[in-house]
Amino acid sequence: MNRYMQRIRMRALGAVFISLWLVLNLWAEPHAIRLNSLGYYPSAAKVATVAVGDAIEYSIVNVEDGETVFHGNLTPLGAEHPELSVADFTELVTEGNYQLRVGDHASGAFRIASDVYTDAFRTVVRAMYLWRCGTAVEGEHNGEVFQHAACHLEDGYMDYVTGKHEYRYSLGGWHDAGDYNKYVSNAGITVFSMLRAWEEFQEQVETVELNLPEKGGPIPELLAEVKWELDWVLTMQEPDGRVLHKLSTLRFGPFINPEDEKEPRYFTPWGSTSTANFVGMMAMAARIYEPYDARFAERCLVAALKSYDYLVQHPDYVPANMEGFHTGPYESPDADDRLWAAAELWVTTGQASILADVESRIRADAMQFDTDFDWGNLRNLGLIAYVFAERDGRNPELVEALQQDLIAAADRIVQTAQAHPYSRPLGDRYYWGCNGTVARQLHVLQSAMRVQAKAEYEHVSLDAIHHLFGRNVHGRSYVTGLGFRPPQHPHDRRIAEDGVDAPWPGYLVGGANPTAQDWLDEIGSYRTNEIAINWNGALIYALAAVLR
Ligand code: 9MR
Ligand code: 9MR
Ligand code: ZN
Repeated sequence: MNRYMQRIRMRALGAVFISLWLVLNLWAEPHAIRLNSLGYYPSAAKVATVAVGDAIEYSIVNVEDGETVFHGNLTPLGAEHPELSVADFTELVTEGNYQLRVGDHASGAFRIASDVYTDAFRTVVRAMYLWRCGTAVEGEHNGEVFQHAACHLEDGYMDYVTGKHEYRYSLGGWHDAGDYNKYVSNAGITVFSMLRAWEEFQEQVETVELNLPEKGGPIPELLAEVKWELDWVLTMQEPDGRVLHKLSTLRFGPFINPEDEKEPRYFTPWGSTSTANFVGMMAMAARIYEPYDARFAERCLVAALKSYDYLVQHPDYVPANMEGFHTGPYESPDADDRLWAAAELWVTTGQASILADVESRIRADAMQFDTDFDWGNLRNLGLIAYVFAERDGRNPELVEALQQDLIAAADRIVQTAQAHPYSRPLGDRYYWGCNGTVARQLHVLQSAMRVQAKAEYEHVSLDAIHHLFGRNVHGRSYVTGLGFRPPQHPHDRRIAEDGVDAPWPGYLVGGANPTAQDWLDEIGSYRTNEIAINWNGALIYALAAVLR
């Protein structure tokens, strides 16, 4: 083809793209009535953000019989947000299925009921099950079946660790995200959230049947799901206690089903951050699984102590050598990870020398709680473990100071949410995975609740949930398969078989980035529309926290 022809072709292609872009934009017109499309508890606050220019009133209609059950005036949000107002219908407490109307605009249907988040909790935990690697999985959602055959049965090869093409057993675990690789340091924060959900909210969590393959067995279902990951994490430990950082293809693979990905997967060498994450996970597991599977718990404890000893003997930060790999790095300095590791191990063992390690680390660089955090900063994990330990021996002033700081951090979150037009507890900060962070902020709010039971902490916890399920700029749910106009095209390599168009259900997408508007519900948008275990783990904790 000559250059002239090429130019013509580029122009034609350009025109096609521009029209496509226009059509997509029209379709993507944000929905004007923005509320939690799952619904609200009867006794909870109920607030929608409305983007209908000069409207002054709204009504709420029961969708079963078309009856109008509530009228109210919209409250403008003021000069900063001239296009927005809020509808506060907290007073409506009657259970039912409703729609909020403003002029010609109507919201999607939402419920007021005492079990509005139960189904979401189940679906979001089952999404972890659907991420299982090394096995076939199958699940049904809204009448559609999602399934794949056993995958990655050759995990994995040691070339980059030993220099030899040797196989080492490492089946199982969860796929990390839209990619199928497995990373120890992202497992850490995910496992923390899920195991904290159990430790803090066991009573509510136990009432929800998850229908996992382990149902009816000796281990509660949520713990069985986490064990699937822990069994894999255990395979990443070297005999001397170091922990290999990841197991992955050399490059991100194509969009094919997991069982069709036959590229060899390799371990990278160890790293001190992953090793510390390993200790944190295994130390938690050692105490939490003890009542259900004492042998497994013992194995976790031995593994945790071995890796902890290695870290104590080798205090320097050693990033994993990932030369040759082009997949997710998940690498960050290890001070926070080492704090978390020591704190969990002390909670589990009560050993005085480990407590001394924890307290000196807290004094060195961790006196403060963060209002938001993700896989790269585990300081809050360590502080939460330390502050809420049911053990003697801590320095009382340090505990007191941290409790006060925790309250201060939670209060900052509350202020941020209250000042935001969508009550978003992260304010106007948008970055890769920020939806996960919004959910994860419940760790701070709920921890603060345990120090001082302020109503605002519970209130803003629900605000975070409301935001993720539709009270946001897009007026849409950010979780596949749940709520109003959920993501249809997440960055997820699984292509459903049997002509299922719907995306795999129960996944929180990463979220708008770098501004509130910048969420693209497109398969190629891995910066805003990917899914990942750490974000789902945070949402599991958040939903567990608000289960009634
Ligand atoms: O698909 C990959 C996704 O899972 C990762 O989160 C993301 C960032 O590390 O990278 C994606 O892969 C892209 C690669 O980085 C660049 N070429 C296009 C790939 C998308 O298919
Ligand atoms: O969540 C990760 C985000 O914080 C990083 O900025 C980004 C780039 O390194 O990677 C994200 O994690 C991706 C990982 O690297 C590969 N699997 C998919 C993860 C979610 O996009
Ligand atoms: Zn797999």
